[in-house]
Amino acid sequence: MIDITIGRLSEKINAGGRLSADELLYLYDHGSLSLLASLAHQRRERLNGRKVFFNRNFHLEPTNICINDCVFCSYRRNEGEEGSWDYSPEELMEQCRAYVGANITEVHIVGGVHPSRDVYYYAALLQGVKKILPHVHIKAFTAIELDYMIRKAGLSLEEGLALLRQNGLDAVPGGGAEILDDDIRRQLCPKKGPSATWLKVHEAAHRSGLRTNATMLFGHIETRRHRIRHLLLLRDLQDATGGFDAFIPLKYKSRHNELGGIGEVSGMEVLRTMAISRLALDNIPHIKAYWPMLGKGLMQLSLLFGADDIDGTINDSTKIYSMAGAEDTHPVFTDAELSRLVGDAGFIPVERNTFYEELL
Ligand code: V47
Repeated sequence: MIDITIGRLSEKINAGGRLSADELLYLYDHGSLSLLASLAHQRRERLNGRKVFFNRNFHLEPTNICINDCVFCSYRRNEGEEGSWDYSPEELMEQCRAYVGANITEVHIVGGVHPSRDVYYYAALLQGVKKILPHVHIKAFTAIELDYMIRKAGLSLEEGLALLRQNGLDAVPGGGAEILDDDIRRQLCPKKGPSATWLKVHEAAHRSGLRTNATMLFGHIETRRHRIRHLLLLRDLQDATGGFDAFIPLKYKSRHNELGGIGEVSGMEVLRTMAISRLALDNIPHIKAYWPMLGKGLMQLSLLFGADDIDGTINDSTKIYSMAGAEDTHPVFTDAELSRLVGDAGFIPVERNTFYEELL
């Protein structure tokens, strides 16, 4: 029998206390939306004031050919299948050249796990990107891509990460985490490997000096308890290494994928999850409301539920969410729109670089 009340939890949070799994679940299930907003907002104000961080970025998605076969994915294709793409290094360099002089500070590179590409191939790609855009930070490759490309070359994780760093890798994005529970992973993404693989890659990245992000794909077959366990695994790793900059809760989008029949969770569940994430992850500085997935309206509301980062200007360069049914089929943020949406929600937009250094 656990002795938890909303009043006691609120006091604990106000005093800066850390919540247990049972306390977080109780708040998730029984806290009103307005209480969650208020508690998460207090935490975010303590950490980030009224700032909302964004960056000027674009995505490079080399291929959607992927050895994994995740039931939630609308993006992956087999080699030669209709709708597949596989850009040559020269085509990717051409895409980078379009951003020379465009004031971009970050390129986010992710794609499918291509069966025949190893870490040497991607190291050469990073080198090419840095030659064209020397001042741009490269945030690249999910833990799942890294694990495969490094093993394919017969290197240890440490050797592979060091090679990528030497060739221009600056940070690692948070994708591929899905839900860190092996039973759920077996049903959702059976070929992606256990939770331990994702955690091991991020731990090695942190120990090698790379900053990383973490995601959680929620709103499919998992329960709220699974989400809490996922958050606490991240909190534990962050206690050990301090290497995570941001956490990104990704709402499952149901169009054009095998899992689609189950539909999607409501905007209210997204906001509740945003707030619980802010409260659970007391040691991760930023919670990102990723607008290409949420849509701009729900992104704005998320700012009232603990989120302090909205990712970037994107410039219509990512397809993962539009292929899964996101409302912005050509995601772009102009300066004026960004300032208006953040300002209307009562916050101050602050341009940052990949490492959350503020740019004037
Ligand atoms: O790992 C795939 C998710 C992730 C669907 O680190 C889906 O700054 C919802 O990780 N519905 C890749 N989600 C994207 C990602 C990311 C995005 C933005 C910023 C950062 C960062 C990282 O997208 C995958 C998977 O969890 N995803 N399909 C879908 N149908």
